[in-house]
This record gives sequence, structure tokens and C-alpha cells, in this order.
Amino acid sequence: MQTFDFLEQIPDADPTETARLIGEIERSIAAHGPERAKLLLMRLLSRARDLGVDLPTLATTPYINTIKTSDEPTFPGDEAMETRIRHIIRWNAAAMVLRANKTHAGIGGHLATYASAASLYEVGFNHFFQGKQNGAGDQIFFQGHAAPGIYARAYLEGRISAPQLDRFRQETAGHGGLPSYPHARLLPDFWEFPTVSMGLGGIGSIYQARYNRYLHNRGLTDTSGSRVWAFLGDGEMDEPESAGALTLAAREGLDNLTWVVNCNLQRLDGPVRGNGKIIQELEGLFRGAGWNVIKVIWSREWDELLANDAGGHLVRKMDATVDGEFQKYIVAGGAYIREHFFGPEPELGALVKHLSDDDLVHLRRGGHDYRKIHAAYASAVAHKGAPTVILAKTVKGYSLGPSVEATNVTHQAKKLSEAELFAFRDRLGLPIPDEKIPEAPYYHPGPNSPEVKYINERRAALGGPLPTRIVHPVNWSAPEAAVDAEFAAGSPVPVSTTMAFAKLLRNLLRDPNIGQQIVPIVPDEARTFGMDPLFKQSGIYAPFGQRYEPVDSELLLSYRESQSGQLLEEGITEAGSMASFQAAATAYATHGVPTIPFYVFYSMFGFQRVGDQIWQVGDARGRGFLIGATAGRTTLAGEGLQHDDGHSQLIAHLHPHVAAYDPSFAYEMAALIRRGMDRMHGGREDILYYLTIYNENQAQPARPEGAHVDEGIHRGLYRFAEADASASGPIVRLFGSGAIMGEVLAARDLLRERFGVRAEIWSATSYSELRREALVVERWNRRHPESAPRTSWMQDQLGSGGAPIVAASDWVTALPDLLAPWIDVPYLVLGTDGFGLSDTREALREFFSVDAKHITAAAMVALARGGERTPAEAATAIKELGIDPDRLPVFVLDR
Ligand SMILES: Cc1ncc(C[n+]2csc(CCOP(=O)(O)OP(=O)(O)O)c2C)c(N)n1
Ligand SMILES: [Mg+2]
Repeated sequence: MQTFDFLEQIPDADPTETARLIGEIERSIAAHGPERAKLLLMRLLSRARDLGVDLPTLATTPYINTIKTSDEPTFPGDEAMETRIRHIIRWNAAAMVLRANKTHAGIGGHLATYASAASLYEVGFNHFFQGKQNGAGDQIFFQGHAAPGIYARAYLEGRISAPQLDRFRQETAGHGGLPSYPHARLLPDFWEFPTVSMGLGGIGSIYQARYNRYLHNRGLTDTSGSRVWAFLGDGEMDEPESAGALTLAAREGLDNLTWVVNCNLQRLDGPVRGNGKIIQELEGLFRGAGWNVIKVIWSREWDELLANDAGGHLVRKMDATVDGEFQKYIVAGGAYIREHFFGPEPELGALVKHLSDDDLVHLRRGGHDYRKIHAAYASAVAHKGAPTVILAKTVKGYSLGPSVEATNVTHQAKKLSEAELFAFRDRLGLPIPDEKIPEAPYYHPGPNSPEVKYINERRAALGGPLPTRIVHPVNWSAPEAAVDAEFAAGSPVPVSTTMAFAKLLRNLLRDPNIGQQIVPIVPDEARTFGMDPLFKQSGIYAPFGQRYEPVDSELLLSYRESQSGQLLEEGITEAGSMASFQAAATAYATHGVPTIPFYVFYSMFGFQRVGDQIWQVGDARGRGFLIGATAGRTTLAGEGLQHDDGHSQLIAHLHPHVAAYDPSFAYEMAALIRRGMDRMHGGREDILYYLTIYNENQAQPARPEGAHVDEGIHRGLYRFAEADASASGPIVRLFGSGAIMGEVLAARDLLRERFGVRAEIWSATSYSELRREALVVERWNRRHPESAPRTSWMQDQLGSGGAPIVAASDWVTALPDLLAPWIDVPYLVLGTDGFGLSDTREALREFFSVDAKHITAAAMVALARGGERTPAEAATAIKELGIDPDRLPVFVLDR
């Protein structure tokens, strides 16, 4: 219960007036009860607000429609026609799921979600959603499980064929299969935004709307005609990603954003809030976050009842009834509703005396009344200054019959009995012959039918059919040579690759060809990565500019916020940053503007924290750079647990759209970024680059000459330095990457000075890219046993046989082990398996056995295995290097 004690701290200038007003309310409560007092107080609030009193918003309002009936605009469409169209789409949406499951039992699909949402979508398609013929149009995040309905509409429009519908969820059987859910990668001319991982559509839509404003405010493209719509489930609202960015949308005044939460009161297992009211809970959440909230709870059939409810009994009953009970009314029938909803109070019973039990069943929910929905959408798009959420109450499985409608198993229903199919057809009034019903045939009224003409005319008037994904051709001019030329020279002054990256990024931002398209994104870590000069140079994007004088305004590098700022300083939200990244990474398609995001983050908080969003960007065919800074289990000294990342490179390998690199040197990093941009926008590859960069200052060598260097950086491996030809002694090959390359170079000296061994140095920029290519080659060889075997880049570079190899990195040993099947010499791998620890770099590297000393010892063992040294010599080396041979590895937890 909210306490108002704080009011006593505010001096009362006229206690007599206060007492008089309070007395009025007390008298009303005594005479008419609390319901009337509530109404009176709300009327007072409303009047005061009209008179300009700035009052806080009520967290919740009564359980009735927000828009009053008399404010509803006249429905602009042909109501009978649209009803027929909905019926056809409803039928086909169900038919495609039923048929797919008949052909392949267990193939899955969903009947109930779209059945509850059909009117929500159809009103949008016929009257609101802007197509792409006059610009980017609207961006629509469809609820993933409603996909059959979206396909069924495209079928009616003539954009998808019946054979395609029949290949729902059968994508590998040639072209034309329909993916289960929205995926731009799997149906690239159709879907834009992958949504089926619950919650990601929600946060993605908020940052999409925000990014539309960013593009507009920066003058990159006119997005004033675009609205972002997101359709979410009420169960889905429990995902942190759904609710996590609501305040950003309000803070930035995103009135170009409309959410429709389909409140069918059910999720997969049962009721969303059986003992409560999800719509009321969400209303409080959204209003508190600063959104405009429109509740669409009751259909037009309730209007008269509410108008006649002078005592407020009906509203009170609506308020008091929990969702579990509302669900029960759907399955239990009219008599039950009369007894349990209208029954207990004589005033309520009297309200519906003139209605039959059947009439009571047909008192619908607002989300099935296209007029109420239309009024809500019209109000939402007209609302200025804040995003709008429409909370639409519906029935899950609506119209599908008793085995599906509002049952607890409705979400997973994929079958209807024959009797239910007949009933469904009759309810929809479709002319499908009886004998066909058992096979659930598609129904199409013909391309010249009034229905098809009508929807196509409506879509033409609104700018063309949706969903449609179009990749506009864009001219790509690579950055000028000056952007990265400086890194080829190296730097004798020790610098980290992070510092080099920050410099490269500043160069890119100044580049005349693509500077404007670069979008740096940071989650409150710019200073950590030395990117704070960007605050001044590029400005921090702030939709309303800077309304205060920053404390550091006197300094050269002050904190500058600007409406045209280029840097997206997201604050502490990796999920929000990734959602921005997705909007920027897909802008080449969404808006025909090839923006190039560089999202820079603590590598620990990337793949392991927001991996699902990185995957989603893959589904969305995004293009951009993920920069995992402060990478390496031992390189980020001091931070320890929950910071020291030694595994994101391995996780990245599992993402098919990600090329992951761990460059050692500044020139490698620069070359990778240049090639990456060229592949993405010159070569139109829908890929991400993941680069880990480190914060340890190291001398940066000049880029060695040679085609094998240029190519090897991108392929993942090249010989950086040959063995000393002027000396003698056995040769070992040392693979290094990232910051551990420094240890590898130090091991070369140790090996030479103490053990008379010569080392070749190999830079392994990407174990994962090497493995991918090796797998392709291996697959070909496996399928062509009679042909001369092909070889991969790695095999070509290493040759067969030769010196043994030691690979050392700041990553788990499984990363270099990715190459093991194709290496035919002793191959010893050193890595950082286990939890991170806080200590100095030296201590950590000694502890995890990846320092120069351990690399040297491993090299001696590798030589012993290859027969170039004896086991005794290797054992002596281990002893001389001061290594305890019996210490347990660090990944043994009870060490
Ligand atoms: C991250 C994630 N977790 C779980 C699921 C599995 N799942 C798919 S739909 C669903 C229930 C959806 O309920 P709701 O959001 O209310 O949508 P409705 O179908 O009722 O409209 C669940 C749990 C998923 N797709 N994504
Ligand atoms: Mg639901």
C-alpha cells in the first residue's frame, strides 16, 4: 500500500480548505461507499489535469478500455469484406500447420497464437502498416509464433504459393520451404526481424525506433515516415529483454514506436497470471516507464452494459476478477459466466437479464473487435512525445473450437479433429466442400476475387505488401589508405592493440568516404578503452542535445552530447548496445544506408552475456564489428573472476556468421578491419567480425613483407619470422596470438640462449577460420576418395611433417585444438582453461602456464616427442626453468 505520509513534509497554506475537501470525500464514502469515492477522486484528478495541474500518472486505471466509445473514429474499411478476408486467412493459417503435421508428424507449428492475434494484425495490414514503396516504410517485429498467419496473408495476396505453404518447416527440400519463424537469412526477401527468441523482438524494436531517429538526426536518411511496430506475447513480457529498455523509449520520446501486447492471458504452460491480472500489471509497468498506454479489453458488445452500470458494479467485478477465472469463462460456457461473473450480485445479474447464455459467450474481448483495435491504433500513431503500448485482451486459440480455445494445452495444439474442422469452416463461412474438409485444403478465392482485389488495393495505398525485405544497392567506397597505413610501420613505443584500435577508429571517423557511416557503440566503457576523445570529436548522440554545462567543459576533451552526435554511448546495458548494433548492422537493408557499427565492450560481457542477440544479428543478416576489448584470461590483470575472458573466441567459433580473430599486432588489426569492411559492403557478405584486442602495452613490429602475410592475416595463420638461418640447432614452430605473442617472442630468446633451439614464429590470427576452411577441404576429400586430396591454407603453409609445434594463447586450450586433426607433427597446446583470478599478468601467466618459461619447456618436450631432443633433456629444461612438474592444472576446481 502506497503511503502518503510524505505529504506532511509540505506545509499546508490553507488547512481549512483541505479539511473541507477531505470532509466531502468522507461524507461520500459514508453515503455511497468506496467505489463512488474512487470515481470522484479520479474525476477530480482528470479535471485538475485539464486545468494544467502537473500530476503524477496513475499506475493503473480501471479494467476497462482506455478509449471511450464516443471517441472511436468511424471504421474506415469495408467491414464485411475485411471480416471475410480475416476468415480466409484464419483458415489457411491453421491449414498450413495441420497439413505440415499430417505429412510429417511432429514437425510442429502453432495454431493458437495467430488465432488470438488475427484481428490485431489485419487492422494493421489494412489500415496502418506503411510499405516500402515510398521510402523505408514501417518496421514490423512480428510475434514469431504468429508466422503462419503472416504466410497465409501473403498467400492470399499471391506472394506465396500453395506448394510453398505445403513446405512450411521443410526448408532443406529445395528452395521455397518456409521457415518456422521470421528469419531474414532463411527467407531473405520476406522477413526482416528475427523475433522468436522471446524478448529480443521487444528490445530490438525499441532500439530500432531509436536508431531511426539517430539516422534522421544525423542527416543520413529521412526516417520521419517510418514507424516501428512490435507484436509481443503477454508471457513474453516476463523476459528481462522485453521490459529492460522501456524507460529508454520514453526518455527519448520515441513516439515512432508502437507495441501491441497480445494479452491472451496464456503462455505455453498455462495462465500468465492466473491469480492476478497481466494487463493491469503491464499497465503499471509501462505507465511507470513513461509510455502512453491504451487498454483494449472489451468488445463493442460490452459498451451498453458498461453504460447501464450506474452503480459501478460491473467495473468493480471486472477489476476484481483474476485472469485464471477469465480464462475459465471461455471454456465453461454461458451458464457458468452468468452464475459466476454476473451471478453473485443482483445488480450485475440484472444487467444481463435480457441476454441469453449464448449472448454471454459472445460478449467478446476487445482484441477481437477490429473497431476497438482500429481506434487504439489511430490514437497510438497520433500520440506525440512518448511511445505507445496497446494491451489487447484476446483468447488464445480463438475460433478454433473447444479442444484448443483457451485450454491450457492450446499453445502446442497442432491438430483439429474432423468435427472441429467442420465447425471451424462453418464458423468462418467458407465454401469448402465437405468431402475436402478432412485434408484441410487451402482456400483461395482466386486472384481476381473481390477479397484479393481489396487487400491488394489496401496494401498498394499503404505503400506495398509487407513483410518485405529489400536490399537496395549501395555504392561502397573503401576508406582512404591514410586510415590504416600508419599501422604497417609498427611502433617501437609499446602500445596496446586497444590504443591502436582507438586511433584507427578516430581515423575512420574522419575518413571522407565512409566516416559518416561509422557508428561507434560503447556500454559506458569508452574511457576504459581510450575512446574518450570521441566524446568531443564525434559527439555523443542525444536526441534533445545537451541541456546542461558539462563539468569538464573547460577541458579539451569534454563530455559533449549532441543531437547530431555519432557515438552511441549506451550506458550500462550490453543488451541495449547489442540491440543498437543490430539496428545499425542491418541499416544497409532496412534503410539502404550501409552504416558500419563498431561495438566495443569488455570481451567477457559479449558472447557469454548477449550471445543470443549476436545470433539474432546473424539471422537478421547484420554486418558489423564486434570488438572484444580487455580480452584474454591473463591479460586483463587484476580483475579476475567475471572479468577475465579466456573463452569468447571459442564461443564465437560456434556462430556461423562470425569471423573471429585474435590479432597480435596493430597492423593485423588494421588489415582485418579494412578487409572486413570490404567483405561486408564491397562483397555484400552478411557477416560479423569479432576482434579481440588487449590492453597490455607491447612494442608493435612493422608489418613483414610478403603475400603470405597479407593473405595469412585473413586466413588465420602466417609465418611472422623465420628461424635464425645464421645459427644452428633444431627448429620448433611457435604459434602465438593476441597478447600472448609477447610471451612467444620471449620464449624464442629463451630457447636460443639457454637451450640452443631455434624458433620460427607463426602468428595465428584465427584458429576458428582455419578450422572452417579445413573442414570444407576435408569434406570434399571425404566425398571424393578417388581424387587427389585437396589441402587447406593451413596445410599449405605448414607443409607435411617438419618441426614440432607449440601453440600458446590466452584462450582455452580447446581453441588451438580446433586444428589438431590436420597437424601431423607433435602439437602441444598451452591455454588458460579454468576460472579467472585476480593477480598481476606475470603471476597469472605463470599460474596458467602460458608464460615464456612454460612455452619454452613445452617446446623442449615437443622436440623430445619429435626425436630432436631426449626426454631427459626436456626434463632437465623443465627443472632448470623452475617449473613444478606435479602442480595440478588450474581447471581442477579443488586445487
Ligand atoms: C527465449 C525463449 N524462451 C522460450 C521460448 C519458448 N516459447 C515459445 S512461445 C512460448 C510461450 C509464448 O507465450 P506468449 O508470449 O504469451 O505468446 P502467445 O503465444 O500466448 O501469444 C514459449 C515459452 C522461446 N521461444 N524463446
Ligand atoms: Mg500469451
